Amino acid sequence: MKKIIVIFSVVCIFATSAWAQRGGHNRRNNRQNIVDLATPKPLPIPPVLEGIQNGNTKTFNMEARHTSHDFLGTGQKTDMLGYNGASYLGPTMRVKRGDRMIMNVKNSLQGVPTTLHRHGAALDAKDDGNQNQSIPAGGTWKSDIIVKQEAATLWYHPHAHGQTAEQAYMGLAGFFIIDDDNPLTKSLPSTYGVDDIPVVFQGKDITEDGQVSFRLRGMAGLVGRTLVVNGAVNTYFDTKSKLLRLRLLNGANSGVYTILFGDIPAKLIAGDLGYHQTPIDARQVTLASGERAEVVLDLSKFQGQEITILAHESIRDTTHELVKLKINDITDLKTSVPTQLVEPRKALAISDDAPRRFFSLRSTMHDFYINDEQYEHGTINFRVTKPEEVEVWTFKNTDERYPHPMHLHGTEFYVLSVNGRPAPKEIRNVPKDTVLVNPQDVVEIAVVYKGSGAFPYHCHILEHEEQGMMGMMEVAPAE
Ligand SMILES: [Cu+2]
Repeated sequence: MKKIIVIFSVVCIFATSAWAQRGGHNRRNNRQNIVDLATPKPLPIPPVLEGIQNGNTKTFNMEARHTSHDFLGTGQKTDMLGYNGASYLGPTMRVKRGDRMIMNVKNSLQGVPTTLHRHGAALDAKDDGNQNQSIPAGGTWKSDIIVKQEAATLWYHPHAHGQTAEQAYMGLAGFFIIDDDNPLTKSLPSTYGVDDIPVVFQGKDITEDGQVSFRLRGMAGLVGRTLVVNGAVNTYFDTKSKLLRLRLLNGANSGVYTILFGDIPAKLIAGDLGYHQTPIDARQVTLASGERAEVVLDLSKFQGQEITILAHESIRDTTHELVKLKINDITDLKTSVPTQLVEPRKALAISDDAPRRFFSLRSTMHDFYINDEQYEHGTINFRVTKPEEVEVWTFKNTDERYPHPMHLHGTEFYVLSVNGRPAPKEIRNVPKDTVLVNPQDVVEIAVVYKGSGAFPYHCHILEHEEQGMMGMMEVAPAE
């Protein structure tokens, strides 16, 4: 009986998705047998690290280490990296708006520098964990910030010069969740690991005997043939929740994934850096490398069923299983999705003579460029002298084939338009730090500076970043 339901759900999802009309029937052929080799296992949930609390100060001790990890659940381990003893990834760091957050990051990797960058965090450059805060092997780096931003699902990963792509691919990443006192969101599912689930998905090339190595092939970045979710392949999640909240993170080096909810009623509640003002009905959500979204699934009609959530990756045009939900014994946990999630944000004051910046994105046979320049360590590409002014940035992707998810450090931004039309509602009126710029597209954003110092802006396909698609801006202290 269960088998029939699974197949039925899958068929429904194919039939209702847009890409099904563009060769979606090849789906089964594209499925990788690595998934079939993997032992089904419960979705791993990264443990929460609350930090050592002293009043409003929380101290987090992080350590990057060499590890070995069993992706397939077959007992075959492969050399990887992890934080704080995890064999892959790191714990979920959790703080509240207003907290003072001290972080000590120890580099226990052999012979290579690392950093710890909190992706999406509003802070000064000295605390950014970018390539200018490099931690030598054996060294420790200290950061001390006040958490000033609203509730959001952020993440962390290394950002050391020439090391970012390999270290992230090999396992150095984790969630960084910020909470706040917003009363409007109190009724949302919020029991971590029970009805509020972090889900990081990453494409990986895994051999039949479970081995992973960092090897770049081609210009698309490391998309990977197998989807790893929270560090595992072929996962299921047992749930009794009527409403299930997923904090979705595309933590892949490369790849644009559309998560397909099929016939499950889903509401999109948050983007990269905060809640949408009102929930948005969603059949799917598309996330490029570095992007996050939060959704709440209504499982009330699926009692006793097993439903597979699929993820379609568009660069390689392949479909993967994200996770199987096994829904049993639904108990009403008194959660609900409010009709309003956040007070209307103050309209951005974009003056007619707002500073405007233009960035062309292109590639050649081997390299990637922003405004015909490649990243050079130590170079500042432009200076922001009036950070109190909202700026309008335009990205134009002149590539025919490669998408470029553009990420800005030390800022938040709002997507104004895509190809001259208002931004789609899924990414409109919500603070973001990463935006997908598809081939030939023009994307306009309104940038709000959140810290001072030298910050990178770059493509979050980590191989593109390391092949030159990054620049540096020096932001003056706010007056
Ligand atoms: Cu790119």
